[in-house]
Amino acid sequence: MKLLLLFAFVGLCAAQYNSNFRAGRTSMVHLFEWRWSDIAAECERYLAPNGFGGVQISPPNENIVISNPWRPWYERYQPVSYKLCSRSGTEAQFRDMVTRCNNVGVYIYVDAIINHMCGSGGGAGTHSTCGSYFNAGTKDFSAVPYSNLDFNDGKCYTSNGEIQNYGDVNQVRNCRLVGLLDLALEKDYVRGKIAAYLNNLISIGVAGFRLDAAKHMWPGDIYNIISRLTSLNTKWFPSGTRPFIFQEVIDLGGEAISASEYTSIGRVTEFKYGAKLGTVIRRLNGEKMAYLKNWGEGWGFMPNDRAVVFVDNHDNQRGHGAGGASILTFWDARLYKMAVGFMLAHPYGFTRIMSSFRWPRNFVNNQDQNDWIGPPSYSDGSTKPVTINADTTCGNDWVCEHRWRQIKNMAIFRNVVDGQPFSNWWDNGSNQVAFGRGNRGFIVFNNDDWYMDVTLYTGLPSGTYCDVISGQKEGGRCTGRQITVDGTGKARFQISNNDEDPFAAIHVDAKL
Ligand code: AAO
Repeated sequence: MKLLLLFAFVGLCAAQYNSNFRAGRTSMVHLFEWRWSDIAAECERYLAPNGFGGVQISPPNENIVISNPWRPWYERYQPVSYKLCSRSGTEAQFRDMVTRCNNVGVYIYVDAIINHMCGSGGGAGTHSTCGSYFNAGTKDFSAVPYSNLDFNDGKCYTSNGEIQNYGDVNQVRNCRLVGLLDLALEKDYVRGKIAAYLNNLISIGVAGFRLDAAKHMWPGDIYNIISRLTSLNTKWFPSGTRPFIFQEVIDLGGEAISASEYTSIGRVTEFKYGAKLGTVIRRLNGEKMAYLKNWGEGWGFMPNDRAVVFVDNHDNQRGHGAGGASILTFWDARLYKMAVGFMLAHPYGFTRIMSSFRWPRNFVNNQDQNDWIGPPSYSDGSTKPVTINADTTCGNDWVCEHRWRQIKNMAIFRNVVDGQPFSNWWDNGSNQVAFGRGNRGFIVFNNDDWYMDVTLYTGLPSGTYCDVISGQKEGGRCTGRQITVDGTGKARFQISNNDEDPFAAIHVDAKL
């Protein structure tokens, strides 16, 4: 009996690392700042048919409305209450999105802002997205309700109540992060309010949570809140399914708090991944793709089954957060596609694909003065819809990286090779590399400044394959280049350093 209980407990804990995706789906896409109605449509028309597993959505709860600067994207990281209305839509639209996405097997993961409320600057009379009253000056959030008793200020000993030194664990977790009112998560009352918010989302049908600013919360407090969560809605998930938990902890090394303090609670964002991969693909600091042979834990990353990985996120694509100038984004499209392609082909970690909006950048001394600009919107501040062009790309300044053929096809590649080992590595000692995934897929990169013409063992069955980077298989033919694997499993790859995309990938579902 005791043994049985132990197994049940272990099972419960392990479950939180599982994305709960439908079988055969492996990647999440962050539809940053999208409206709920657009996400619902995207699940049905694009994400489900192309094998995406889930969507990370922007925070759905009520937040402060900032008018100076005008409606920045980051206002959504300043909660006012846990009511479900935001620039992305109403509660009814939110429920409709969750239902429609779940019905096609694409699950919704909520960006949960539970470390803090809004910045200390918002006084009475400041606007909020559902019109709830609040006063940041007196710490009165009556729509929750929270009062001045529910914040951490008494436990912070810095001169201005702010985090001043990331080397001091107590500051990082008890003081204010960039002026945001820091909730007292050790209080039973506060834990209860947060758990009620998350449980409401679970009952609507969401499948898990990104925990924003997890580094700024004590692991024990997070653990307590997570243990109060109910299992997922049985309309879509097997009874007893636990919500997927992934925590935003920035750990590039050299600080007092490490990501490993959080890996017993759920998965954790591996920020070293994008920072390092950007450095390699940009060929900075003498890095070469050949060094990627032992990519993953071999590079000092957290254990594979704990990591959420990504090339860029909504912060570091615009200079917030961590990673700096090495981070690749859609602005560097050619290198970016290679980086995302590498990520999706490589077995390490749980992969998240970024989907962004464009904004007018304005660099002064290497600093983008427009890093605050919110999503494409009308003059009244309402977000513009995501329109779809005839060539399947998006309009209205939505970038839709997840719809770029190379990226969409690599998301499919990852599904096709799921569970297969990393195999048949080859490199030229420089920036031409190749590897396979068992006998199901193979990818080749030429990030050198010269032509590549190599014959490599792929591990794949003989036949003619469509390269899914330069094109794809359509109606029994290849729209891009064709690659022939001979009877010994070898294929010749000719990739010019001047190709639009200097890489190629084949998998068994793209065989003619
Ligand atoms: C806005 C205004 C502020 C204003 C505030 C309140 O910009 O001026 O005071 O409102 O009125 C987002 C925006 C913020 C925005 C906030 C609220 O990014 O600009 O503030 O909404 O509207 C830290 C946290 C991490 C956080 C990241 C941005 O640890 O959790 O900062 N990310 C999340 C979200 C993010 C959001 C929030 C949290 C808040 O993803 O969108 O903020 O909800 C070091 C530390 C990191 C730290 C960075 C940046 O990183 O390690 O923990 O991240 O500094 O402060 C090297 C190091 C690396 C270091 C990095 C930068 O790379 O290796 O470790 O340098 O120094």
